Amino acid sequence: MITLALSKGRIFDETLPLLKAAGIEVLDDPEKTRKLILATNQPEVRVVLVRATDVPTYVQYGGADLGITGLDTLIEHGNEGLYLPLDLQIAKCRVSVAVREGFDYAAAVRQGARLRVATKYVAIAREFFAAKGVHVDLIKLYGSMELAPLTGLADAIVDLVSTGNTLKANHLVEVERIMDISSRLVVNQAALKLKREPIRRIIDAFGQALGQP
Ligand code: PRT
Ligand code: MG
Repeated sequence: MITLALSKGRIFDETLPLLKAAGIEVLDDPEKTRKLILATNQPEVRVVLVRATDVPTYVQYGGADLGITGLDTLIEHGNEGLYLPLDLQIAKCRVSVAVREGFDYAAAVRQGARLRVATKYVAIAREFFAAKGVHVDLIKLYGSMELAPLTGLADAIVDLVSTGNTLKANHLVEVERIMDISSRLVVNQAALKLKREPIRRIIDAFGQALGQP
């Protein structure tokens, strides 16, 4: 049995065409079923639905053989025990710094005062501001980062931006772009050895669908 860990929503939706290219069709709609283990048209392949942030954990400890996860999540989790064969070019966005409209970010950074930054992406934010030599107090949040500068919880946020509509709707502006994000195929290294053939077949089919040799 090959187990693939996916999160519901954009990653699941954007993974379907790749699965199809590998001849795999998921038999249930995750938005309609309450099942967490979904069968596919291939009796030896199943999909498990987990929280986006839990995908690397499932694959690392062998709860799943493969998974698909954003680079953002992967960096925060670390890639120990994981083989990363493909950038799938799906669920694209960027990690950026944003502040309230009218907040003088350049001056705040120049003055060298400590900047209060709220984020779910503590590792990415810490590394980014350390490289710039900016002192920050990081405040860990698990969601709705956009609210932090509006309520005085923080001066800035580090969050994912795709269209920019969420920032705009909350009167926030993007002041720095930290990195581009897309989703990666992650594979359990032990599973790759034990189930080499079927896992290779999936990696190769995904690679071909992406136009990679
Ligand atoms: O929801 P849950 O807490 O379970 O986890 P999650 O929010 O991490 O999952 P999900 O499915 O929302 O995101 C999974 C992955 O999709 C992320 O890890 C990213 O790699 C990728 N991705 C791509 C995005 C976006 N685009 C995105 N726009 N993830 C989140 N967003 C959010 C962003 O956080 C912000 O709130 O959408 C909002 C901004 O969107 P725009 O279009 O208004 O700029
Ligand atoms: Mg979400």
